[in-house]
Amino acid sequence: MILGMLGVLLSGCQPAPPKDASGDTSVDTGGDTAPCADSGCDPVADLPLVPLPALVEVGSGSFRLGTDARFVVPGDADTTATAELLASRLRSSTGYALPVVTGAPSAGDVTLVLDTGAALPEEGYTLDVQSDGVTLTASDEAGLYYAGQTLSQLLPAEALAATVATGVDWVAPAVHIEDAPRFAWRGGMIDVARHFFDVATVERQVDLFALHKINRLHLHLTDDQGWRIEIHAWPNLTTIGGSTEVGGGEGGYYTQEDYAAIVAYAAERHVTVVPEIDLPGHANAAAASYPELAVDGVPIDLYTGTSVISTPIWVDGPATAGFVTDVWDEINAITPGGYAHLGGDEVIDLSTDDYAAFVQSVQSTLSASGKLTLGWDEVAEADLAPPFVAQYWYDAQNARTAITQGGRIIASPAAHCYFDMVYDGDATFGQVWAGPVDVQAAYDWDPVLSGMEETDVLGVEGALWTELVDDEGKVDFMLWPRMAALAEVGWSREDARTWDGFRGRLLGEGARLDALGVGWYRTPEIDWPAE
Ligand code: TNX
Repeated sequence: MILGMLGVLLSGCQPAPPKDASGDTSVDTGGDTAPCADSGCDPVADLPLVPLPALVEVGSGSFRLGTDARFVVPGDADTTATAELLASRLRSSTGYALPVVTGAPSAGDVTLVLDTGAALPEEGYTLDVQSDGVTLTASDEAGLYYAGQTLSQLLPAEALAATVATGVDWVAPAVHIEDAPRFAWRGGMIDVARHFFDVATVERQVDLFALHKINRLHLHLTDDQGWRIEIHAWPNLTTIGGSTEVGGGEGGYYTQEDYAAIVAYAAERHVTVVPEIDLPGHANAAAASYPELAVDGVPIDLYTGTSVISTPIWVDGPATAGFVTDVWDEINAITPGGYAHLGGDEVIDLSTDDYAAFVQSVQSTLSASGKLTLGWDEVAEADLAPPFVAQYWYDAQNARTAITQGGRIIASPAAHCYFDMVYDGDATFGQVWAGPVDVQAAYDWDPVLSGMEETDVLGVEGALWTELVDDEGKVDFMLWPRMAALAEVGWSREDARTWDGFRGRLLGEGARLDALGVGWYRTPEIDWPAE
């Protein structure tokens, strides 16, 4: 039923309902709402939802979260953990008790219905906000969780604050929402190799990802300037390779327990961690840790510069195959998600044949471990066995070749998705080679390139490379609000979203980011209210 309704287009612009209007105002967001965007006549545009849901019907009246509201989990489905996560955030901001209970709901409650028989798409949900209560319905836990994220965006922005906000009327407008993602893969990559970021910093971004229905955290764990994941069989990787970073700082690494903690934290929030071990290039830290991994066994030094040097590993050295197997065996053992990213980008000083042979051999190791292999778009130069995924960042021809080979792509074109690039306007911090990438550039593009089918594209991913990004404040600044734009590209229907509509909703997004304490960039592309 949900998707059936998606086909209904609004024929024209509906007037905004007066505050006490009776009767529903229904907007399938697939309609062209642009004429309303600046005139205040589009009721959906007034809802600060990011990403934009597939269908929104604005009802009459509103729901007020009261001091005695409860989060109710009826029946035998155990959605208590999801209810607890959603309730606990609102406890912090409202100061209300908001207990999670089983049984029948009463007026004023928030009810979570997990209906595995419901004909709802994966991660999809319906959300009904009425004056006498709120009902979230989904056929999987992720959908319920996302319904909760949408609910939190309908409440005042202060609902996301970590401490009690006083004097706030906790009201959400009455709506009926039916929603499901466009793409299965909505990712964010953080390069923890050029500069190391600790567990808490990464988990804080996971919370922000989840709020925007981003469901993959790609960790770029190794590069020339650092190796950041403990491998018991090869301890020098972290004691030597993890001992520094760009600029010569102290670097750092995740113990396997640290990594497992990130994986578990992310999984609770329906974010799957995707580990990347970047080989055969970008391997200076590994080669500096073990001379037997350096080309011809000749020892090399650690590297702490900003430029991409992409030192290759000794692809046919006697220790290398065992090294690759050990590394992935240990990582796979602590990675419940079904993905492994082998890197494969920017390889220099290696013949095409040697490159292809190496990538093919790593892929077959990973496939044998039951993992779906990902690689940067250059992997299309090798002869890979489907299924595999090429991450398109640079060369669209590589992306097309990957599809011809039976693979799929994740779209991360640098001109739209590289959030290490400078924004524009008065922001001068960042890389420039593919930029500037302002918020409109992050928003205004379609991941399905000409000649591709929708099904060729698994999804989208924003990438934060960190040669220049050396603290959490810069992580916030570079990711937000560009990551919110990317989230909508990945989740919302292409025919539904418009830059003008998004610009309007970004006002609410900015208020939320403030409430969350995020040091985001107030891009001049939006007329923000005075601070
Ligand atoms: C290209 S994208 C790289 C990274 C750099 C980035 C800087 C890719 C697969 N390789 O090694 O950090 O540019 O913008």
